[in-house]
Amino acid sequence: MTPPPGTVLVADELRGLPGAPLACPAAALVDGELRRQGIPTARGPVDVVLSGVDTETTWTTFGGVALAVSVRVADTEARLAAKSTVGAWLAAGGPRTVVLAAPRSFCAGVERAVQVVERELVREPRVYVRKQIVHNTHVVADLESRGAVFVDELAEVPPSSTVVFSAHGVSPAVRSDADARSLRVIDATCPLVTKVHAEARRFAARGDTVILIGHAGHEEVDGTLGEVPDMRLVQSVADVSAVAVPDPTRVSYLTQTTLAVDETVSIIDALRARFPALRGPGSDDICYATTNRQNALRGVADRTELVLVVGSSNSSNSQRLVELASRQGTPAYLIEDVGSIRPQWLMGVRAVGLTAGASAPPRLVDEVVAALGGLGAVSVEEHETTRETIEFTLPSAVRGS
Ligand code: 0CN
Ligand code: SF4
Repeated sequence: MTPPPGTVLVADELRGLPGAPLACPAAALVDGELRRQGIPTARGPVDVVLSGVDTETTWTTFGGVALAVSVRVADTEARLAAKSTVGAWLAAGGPRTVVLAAPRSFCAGVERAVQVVERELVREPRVYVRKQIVHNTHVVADLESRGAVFVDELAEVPPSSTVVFSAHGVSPAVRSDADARSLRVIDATCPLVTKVHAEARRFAARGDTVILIGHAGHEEVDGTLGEVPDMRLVQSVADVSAVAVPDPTRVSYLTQTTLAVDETVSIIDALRARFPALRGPGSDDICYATTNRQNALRGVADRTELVLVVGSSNSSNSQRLVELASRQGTPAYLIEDVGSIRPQWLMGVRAVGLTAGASAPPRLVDEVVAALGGLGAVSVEEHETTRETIEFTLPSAVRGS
């Protein structure tokens, strides 16, 4: 394939050498780095034989794989970027170990929410979803390509249509609004979020002031806050001293499901120090999936020099994983996908920890492992702290389909 003008052709296969064509597993890494520099890229086979006066091909092979780019000689900017990018990835090359945290990636609540939309798409060509079904751009883009329409407000949903509520839950006001608009609702709220809403109502009904530990502006927090008038929000230990309650002997707390376990313990301790009669939901409301992913990553961060967390930037549980590894002293980055990885992160790094937030599809993790294998031999190990078997039943509206 000839590189299109002004574009770097990133090889996904290198041809023209003796023997069979060589795969280029690191193509996504090279592609991502070039795009970040604003250089247009195309992907396709590169043939070293075609390299000539018009076209410059930079390629290298190691361990049965290759790294190659091709660019028109006249395209000076693209040529320079191509050369420096290939150089940067070569410098980051070498054999390494990838330690996978287990559990990682999709949880039962995300599986269920995604299935709700998928099943409804079998019945209807267009399915409205209020907010992102889960906080992952790949999940959202995939469902969008199959007919899902994501809206921020119910006002954007045509009257009498069906709307799916996201895994993060909604406040009672949103439910009333849907009723007022005669919308058919399919509720994909995770049952573990629904449980927190029920606790909020129960704690308020016994006359307690309810304190929610969580992050302001997060959709789950907005939904839970809407259950009880005057629920207080506490985001940190520092917030605790400022909480005003009418009766310090009647205080209950709840938590967002996707918080950092250790930070939350500190906040609950601070609340209990201020309100000794504090009551709560047992230990906290942090869900099993959030807890398990954090526990698994703790051991991975201990034995690796770099941690990559696959997840989107608005995903609370994914962000908490990055913070956990960083707090343990291991440099950690949140990556949307393989294309987000930077060569300088990997320079001299022989042990990489890899995990994914509860909303990140498992295939994105596989793609990272495959791409790292394009930079040198990779041995993959798994650090498993528990095995998840939990499944949630689907809402009755989609169960039969
Ligand atoms: O990333 P998510 O969609 O949500 P947060 O971590 O931002 O809460 O993961 C699924 C969790 C839920 C509810
Ligand atoms: Fe449910 Fe936890 Fe998954 Fe959120 S992260 S959807 S609360 S299981």
